[in-house]
Amino acid sequence: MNTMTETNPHSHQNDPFITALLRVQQILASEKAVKLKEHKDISRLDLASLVQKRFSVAIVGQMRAGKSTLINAMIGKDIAPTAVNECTATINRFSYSNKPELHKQFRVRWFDDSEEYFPLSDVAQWLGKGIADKNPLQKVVSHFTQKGRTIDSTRYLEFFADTKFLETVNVVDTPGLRSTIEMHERGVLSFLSHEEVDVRGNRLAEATRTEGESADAVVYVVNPVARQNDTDILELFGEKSRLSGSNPYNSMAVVHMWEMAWDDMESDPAQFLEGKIRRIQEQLAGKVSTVIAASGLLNRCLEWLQDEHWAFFVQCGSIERDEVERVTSALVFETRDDEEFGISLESRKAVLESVKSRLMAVGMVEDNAKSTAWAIIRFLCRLACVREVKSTQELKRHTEELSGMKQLESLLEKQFFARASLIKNGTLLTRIWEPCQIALGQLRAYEQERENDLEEGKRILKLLEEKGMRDSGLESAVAYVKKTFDAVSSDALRVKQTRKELYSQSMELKSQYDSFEEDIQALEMLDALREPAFTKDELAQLRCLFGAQGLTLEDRLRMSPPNREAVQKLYSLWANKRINSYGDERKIAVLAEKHLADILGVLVQ
Ligand SMILES: Nc1nc2c(ncn2[C@@H]2O[C@H](COP(=O)(O)OP(=O)(O)OP(=O)(O)O)[C@@H](O)[C@H]2O)c(=O)[nH]1
Ligand SMILES: [Mg+2]
Repeated sequence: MNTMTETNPHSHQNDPFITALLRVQQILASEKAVKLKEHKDISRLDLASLVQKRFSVAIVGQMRAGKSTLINAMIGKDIAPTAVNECTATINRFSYSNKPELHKQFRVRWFDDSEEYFPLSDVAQWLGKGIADKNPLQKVVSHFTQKGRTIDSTRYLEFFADTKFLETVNVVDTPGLRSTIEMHERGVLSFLSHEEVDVRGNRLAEATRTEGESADAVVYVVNPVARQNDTDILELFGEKSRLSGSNPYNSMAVVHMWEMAWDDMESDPAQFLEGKIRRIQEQLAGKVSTVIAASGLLNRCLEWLQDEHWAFFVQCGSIERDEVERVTSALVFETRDDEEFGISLESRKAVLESVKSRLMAVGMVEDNAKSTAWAIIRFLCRLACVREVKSTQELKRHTEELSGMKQLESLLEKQFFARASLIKNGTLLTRIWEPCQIALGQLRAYEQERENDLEEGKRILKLLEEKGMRDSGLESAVAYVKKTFDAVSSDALRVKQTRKELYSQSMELKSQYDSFEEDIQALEMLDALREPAFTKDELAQLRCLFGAQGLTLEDRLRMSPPNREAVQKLYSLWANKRINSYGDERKIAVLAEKHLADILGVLVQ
């Protein structure tokens, strides 16, 4: 399968666990004295590619929540089709490839597992109503094109690009949930029986759920007003997350498209967001691990918009707030000729037209471009005004920060992928552990046999040498036995060294694995604490210590470089907490103390 998708070359460098694992595999596969029933399986067990497999993120949410736009911002390229109306109708995967010919095509994987390539321009045939609305018949037509092979016989679509984000992550775009029901109600596809629509609706929801369950992280896209549906959809993932139990270990919510909801120019957008996030956090408590705000649209603006557009918005940095508020209300902006307002009607109309055509140039259809252009202009004018922006650069900086994409990427990396690699390492170890133990037994037995051979050889040699002194005809026999003896002896030595190495590598694996296990166990206990006796800061500190934000010492301690004195202090703090706490809190404190003791041990060296 996936011969086209390349593996991630960066993921296991400098990882002692992976280095040890690959060495163990090499020994098991190449040592002659090891005869495993699984021998073939071991060498075939492609650990290296398992290790290098990219992380995967599934993006889910209600229809038109801006999922595809967010994905384009993450990837840094406009490849996921977006539209004002319901758009994504299939599971779409985005993978890394540096083959330019693949960037102009997409691959369809059909339900029968065969695959076919199409030029990007054909993608409209796989889209939902957004495009079909223009011509309701198109859906009907596409339904029957390619001998009936279209959306309904599609397992998923695959798109390729070579941007930085895709180097480490595969992204999966899912159709907006509930969308087919609405489609059905509106009767757009009335030629299909209700039953069929329902079957398809269920199948999509099911496909989306499967993606969510097999992904390393699920990004749930919510709009600023989270609705009941949002919590419903999250239930789908709550039951079966990557780890046991019902905690939402691998999901986070992104409050998206919030800029349109920021109406009150008395407050800064950051302040507005803080309140929004807090409220949504309460609503989604226990269902996702983190809530942050992001705007794919603002992020893409940094690439889409041209200098003249930014310069236009910056003008609002020196205009009175109520003026800007009044003129950036719909209708007024491109209609009222307001002498007092610092920016003429002409140039306002011109900028709207220019942003719109820019959006069309990057692939938006006309009505989408118009409404999106307006949303962008309204927000950026207002932002420039409330933050009294003086320069284009300054405005771009604010825009980038408010787009939240950096925060999203670093959270994914630190919080989810770090944990995903813990789990992955565990899986890898279980695959190799038993064969490794069997091999150690065989090596020990082999060594023993060679030792017996050597004993026997010594005895014979002694005998021969005694006889040989009297009978020169035995000289060649003595030489032969000596040679054999040396060969057996060096074979024994080699096997002994191999066994020692295999043993120490397997111990290294085991001890690292045990500490992963402890980390995961500790994180699970932390997530399950009902009324923690620890403060918020302490909880955050513990999560880091147990690897939730990354596996390096710096990540665990939130110090760079780690400072022995500070670690010593932490150690005393948790040793003390252990004495004064009970139940799970005590177990957690024990693990924290142990971790810190280990770290102190490392820092001494
Ligand atoms: N104001 C604003 N509009 C956005 C943002 N993101 C997307 N949009 C607009 O919202 C509409 C839907 O965006 P999509 O990215 O296609 O949404 P989706 O969730 O993929 O939609 P489906 O695939 O149909 O479920 C488009 O008109 C986008 O231009 C955002 O951050 N802010
Ligand atoms: Mg979409």
